[in-house]
Amino acid sequence: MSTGLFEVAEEVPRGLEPLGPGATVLRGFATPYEVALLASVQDVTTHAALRHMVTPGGFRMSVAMTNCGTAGWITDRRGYRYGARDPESDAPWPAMPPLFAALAARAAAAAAGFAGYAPDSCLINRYEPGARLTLHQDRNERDFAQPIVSVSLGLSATFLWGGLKRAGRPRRIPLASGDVVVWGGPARLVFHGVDPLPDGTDPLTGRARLNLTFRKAL
Ligand code: MD3
Ligand code: FE
Repeated sequence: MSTGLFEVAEEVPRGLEPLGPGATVLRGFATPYEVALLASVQDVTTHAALRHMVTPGGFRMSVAMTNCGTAGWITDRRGYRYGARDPESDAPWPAMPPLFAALAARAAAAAAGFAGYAPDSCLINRYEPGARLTLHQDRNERDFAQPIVSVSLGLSATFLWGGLKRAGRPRRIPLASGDVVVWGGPARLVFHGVDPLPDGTDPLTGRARLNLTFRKAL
């Protein structure tokens, strides 16, 4: 059945792009759901506000963050960790919207090898122009056999993909709104980051980029 010109099911994702062992970009995989995803992000941030967390070294992160799901990633002077509650409100993190979990599971399955992916955590990152993530590994999760799925919305960013050691020049990969990346297996512990966000305006998000990062943390 067609509902007209803007039928979402008629939008065609642009396919799988292997980046290297364990890493796959699904260009435009989330494009049909962008508006619904943004509405869910806004709902989550009403209950758990975006905030600039502080690293154990005392630096304020330029990226604003919040979480949904049964576990949320946090950093403060005491360290990096997952917790069941928002330290700002002491309330449990908002539940993961069903669309989030379904999209992450479909992406993990489409990238091959990760059927049955059931993330318990979604970190929401909000970048304004100039915000960046320096090279790091994600190693606060319990089981590195579980992949990480990321969904980009809004302004495009340059993703930095390094190796298993911090040294060396990272590859630079543009990530646009609707792009989804699945990182598993040998790619799970690579150093990665995001270049400072260039200025711009996106019709969906305004002067910002949002990234949803799904993890099986516990
Ligand atoms: C590769 N976020 O939240 S998403 C992070 O665009 C993070 O906001 C970036 O790095 C962002 O920790 C990158 C892509 C990503 C996420 C986790 C990974 C790539 C990864 C973990 C291992 C390897
Ligand atoms: Fe990361």
